[in-house]
Amino acid sequence: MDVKQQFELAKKEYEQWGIDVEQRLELLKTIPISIHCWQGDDVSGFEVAKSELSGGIDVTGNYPGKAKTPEQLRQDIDKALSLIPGKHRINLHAIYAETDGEVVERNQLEPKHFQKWVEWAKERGLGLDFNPTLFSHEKAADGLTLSHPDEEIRNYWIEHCIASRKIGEYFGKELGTPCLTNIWIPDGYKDTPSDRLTPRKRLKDSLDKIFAVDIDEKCNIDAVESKLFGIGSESFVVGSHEFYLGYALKNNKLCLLDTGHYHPTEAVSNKISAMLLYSEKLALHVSRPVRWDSDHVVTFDDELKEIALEIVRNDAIDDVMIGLDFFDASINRIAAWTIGTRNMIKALLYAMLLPNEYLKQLQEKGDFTERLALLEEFKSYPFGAIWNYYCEMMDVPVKETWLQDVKSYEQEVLSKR
Ligand code: RNT
Ligand code: ZN
Repeated sequence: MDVKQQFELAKKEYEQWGIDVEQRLELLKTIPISIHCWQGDDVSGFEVAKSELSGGIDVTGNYPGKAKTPEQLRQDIDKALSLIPGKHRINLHAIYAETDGEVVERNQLEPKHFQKWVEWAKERGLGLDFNPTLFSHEKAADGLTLSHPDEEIRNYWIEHCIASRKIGEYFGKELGTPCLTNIWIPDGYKDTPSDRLTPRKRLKDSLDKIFAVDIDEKCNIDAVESKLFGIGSESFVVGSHEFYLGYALKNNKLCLLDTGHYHPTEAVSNKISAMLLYSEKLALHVSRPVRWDSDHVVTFDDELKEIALEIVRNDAIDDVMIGLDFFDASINRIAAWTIGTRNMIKALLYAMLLPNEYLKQLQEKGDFTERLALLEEFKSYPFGAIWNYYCEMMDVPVKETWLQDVKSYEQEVLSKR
């Protein structure tokens, strides 16, 4: 039986539950995933005066073939995109600027330093998202940036964030789709602080200054990303969840929830419905924390499905901006992108193929037996046949055949770097 025939059979099973499979596939096509460029080069970037990765995040592994130039990185992203169904977005960091060999301070970055990325995105009909880079820099060496006690250092980073918002605005204007510009800072302390309030007051003040600059909201959307701890900020992080939740609600900014930035038993899936009652939109960095915020490649696990379910069954597809954030240098980096992104899309499809309205009614009626029974039985419904058909229909490799493409690319391109 070919992919189409298997699909037809599977479709019938879902149709018995009133699930319009074709319509769900059409909907799936419209959901963009913001794919992070930094999986391709281990968060190195292309600055002329390059600094070691810092900020309490770490990439482990030394798999050969990492992208060393913007051209190589774009070529690798193109390869990954050819294996991922749908139209997506690419998420850049300020360290991916192209400055023609000239040292440009981060607070001096301009839209022109991203022109090549914009041209590339335009040709492919991709949206771009952006992040100021407040790590891997001598002015972030002591682990403090926007909350730094030294005003000069704070100002440098404030200027960098303003410059970044302008770059985001440029992306949005050029590409006709708003850019999400997300601020994440590493600020915190290794050991128990004697004052939590003063650094937080300074961060609040810095953010106020950054957002005081008028930027066209149709082109750029601001987000802030919280964190629980990092390497070197184990005891205290200035920009905690409550800090940014309060800031975002009060100042009409988006909260960005990274799935690795909470306590191990705390789930982002559980936060979505709560936050969307008070905020029109929110953003995600879908990652996989293995024991800590390790940024492993996203797998098709229970929490990923639960996140997708919360987005789909609450009609929040337009309100949750889905981005990815993982970096694994121990495996082929294009495979990492492909696996993680395909899984995110797969999870959305999985969520769309559940009788969500009926399951809600069961809960309202208090029929928890049928609720559990159905949620479990649907796990072995012929979901794979629908997914395979979606890949075929979107003209990307079906099942594991994409791996062959990655292997040839590794031989022909990556191994020669
Ligand atoms: C760090 C944050 C942040 C970074 C990227 C590179 O813990 O998750 O989003 O991973 O900006
Ligand atoms: Zn993140």
